[in-house]
Amino acid sequence: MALTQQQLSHFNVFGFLVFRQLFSPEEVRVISREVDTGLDAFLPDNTEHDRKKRHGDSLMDANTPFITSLIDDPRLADAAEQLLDRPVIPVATDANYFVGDTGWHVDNPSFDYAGVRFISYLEPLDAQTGALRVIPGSHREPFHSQIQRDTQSVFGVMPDELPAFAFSSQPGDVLAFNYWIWHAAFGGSDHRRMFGAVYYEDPQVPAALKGIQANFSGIHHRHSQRWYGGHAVYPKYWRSLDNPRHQRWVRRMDELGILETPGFEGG
Ligand SMILES: O=C(O)CCC(=O)C(=O)O
Repeated sequence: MALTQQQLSHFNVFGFLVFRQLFSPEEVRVISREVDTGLDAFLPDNTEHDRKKRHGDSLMDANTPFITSLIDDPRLADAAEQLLDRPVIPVATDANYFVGDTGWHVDNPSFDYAGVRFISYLEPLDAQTGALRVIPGSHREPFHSQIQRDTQSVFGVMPDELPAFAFSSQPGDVLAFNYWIWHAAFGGSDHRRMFGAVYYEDPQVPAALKGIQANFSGIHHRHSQRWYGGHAVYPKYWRSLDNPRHQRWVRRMDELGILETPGFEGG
């Protein structure tokens, strides 16, 4: 899938790009089903999401085959390479049940390496009901560092009054955003479901490698202890997906030392 020059310019200048109806209604049905199956499997036996706190995890095993396959889908993987304008490595396909508001934050505050995240909500949302808001252009310095979480004391406005683009969406719509952009969500329900996919640049310089290794070390540590019992971030099923690019990625991640979860070596 070749992105247009206008799409690339939009992403470069504003730090995000909207893809309307990237997923078909049938794909949305499958994603929706797998998000529930996948996330509920990480809850204690026979319990439901408590709707009090966020519940999320990576979904990359046989339990969620379609979601797992999306990391290799050219609609995301090719787009990631074009948006970052360099080779990428996969980080995760994941899902979340969000609860209420999510304050302003950045997913990766390190400027040592670039990343792009694709998200898609499974229910229709608008600015008042939990749509993701991004601050256009806040992926770049000096603007990036001028944004502050404490919007009231710094800018004299409530968090939900900060100037932003709200990703009003229908199921099937996808937002791609630069990993350095400031984002938040307000007014959402206590069970907002989101699918996501993340890619980082394939590190070519020592600072990027160091930053990515540190980040992955955190990811592996969290998953090894996560929720109830822990699990490998990249299970055997994920490692064996029959796709040439995927297999190149597995070898590359092993070479970079970011494939194995301590305690769950081999997946
Ligand atoms: O939907 C939300 O509440 C926020 C999502 C978000 O900020 C994130 O996943 O980083």
